Amino acid sequence: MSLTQHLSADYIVYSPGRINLIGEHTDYNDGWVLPSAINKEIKLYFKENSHPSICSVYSQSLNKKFSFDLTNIQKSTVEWENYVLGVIDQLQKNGFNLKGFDVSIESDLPSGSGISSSAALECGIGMGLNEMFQLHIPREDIVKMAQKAEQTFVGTQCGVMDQYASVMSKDNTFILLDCRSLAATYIPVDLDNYNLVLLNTKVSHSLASSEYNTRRAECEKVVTTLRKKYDDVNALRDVTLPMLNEFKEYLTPTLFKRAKFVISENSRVLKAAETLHQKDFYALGNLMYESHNGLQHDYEVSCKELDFLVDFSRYNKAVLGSRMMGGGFGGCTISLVEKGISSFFIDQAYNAYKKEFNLKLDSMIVQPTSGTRIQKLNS
Ligand code: GAF
Repeated sequence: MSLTQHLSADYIVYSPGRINLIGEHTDYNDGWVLPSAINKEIKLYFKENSHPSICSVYSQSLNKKFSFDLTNIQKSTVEWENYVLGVIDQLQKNGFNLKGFDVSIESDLPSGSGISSSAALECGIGMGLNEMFQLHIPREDIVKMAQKAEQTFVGTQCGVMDQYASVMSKDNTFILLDCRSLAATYIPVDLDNYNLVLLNTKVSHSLASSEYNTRRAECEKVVTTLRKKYDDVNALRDVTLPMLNEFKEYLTPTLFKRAKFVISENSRVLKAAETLHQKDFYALGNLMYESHNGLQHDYEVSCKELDFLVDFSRYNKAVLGSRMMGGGFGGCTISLVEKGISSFFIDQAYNAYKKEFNLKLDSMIVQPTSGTRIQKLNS
């Protein structure tokens, strides 16, 4: 779609990225997370075309276009196309009728940076088609179909956090999400004198997807072992540290530390939610640092660039907490930084990172915002 086609679109969908204050790799263990959508998003311009089944997708940032036929949805060899095709596949498999459409996509979410550009794309497609073809699908079902699309078409056995945050967030709140029941508690956020600063390492190690699936399988192995005694354990969410310790000799050291991380991280999320209620930002910051330690040493999903930035933060008293965010192996750190010092901190981090890795750090100060918004045009 060109600019003129943008102007003739029927709908614009604003599909945001997300941050996660704490609770990493807990979602697919039926645990808790504390994310929110942010004020950085993908915009999708939708228009029905008159064809019964031919559709086209144009990505402005990649300057790439592809077309497909709704009667023959196949996986593509091009990764970003699968985020779109997977959602179409899910909608059709769930019995929803689509017709030909064109969509043009603009993004200010850098891909591979841990702020869920992929979930924003999947959910943006699902939400836009839902609106345009009046499918009346509840938002939560779009979330589940988008997650399934990523699992089946992209191959990442992801949890539900990213899609949920992108679609279901509310302004100025964090969501304490129980990933088993999808019960959501919206916690209003007033960060007072603090900013949430994202530092983007600009690295995205190729391990990310395969190691992600390996971690998930490792967690499932621990559950299978514990079920020999505890048959009501269905996920690591049901396991306590004393229960895990009982099984230490039956687990490899690697499996033991993976599970220890997940169990500890789950309890950190619940504590972090309390700190938000109490506005105890020092305690929150400490939990963020503890989370990073676990991700680095026990879950082993960090990398030297992320560790460097978190260590750099530790030397600055105006940074209350910092940790890697998202799946890991690159992407962003999230830090809680005193407002007055944020620009100084960002400049210092930029210089230090440049000196260490000869790479230019990107930074963003982000706000928790509402999930997907849709604007109808030309009515
Ligand atoms: C990725 C996944 F998509 C999420 O489901 C979640 O597991 C996250 O990594 C780690 O917390 O963003």
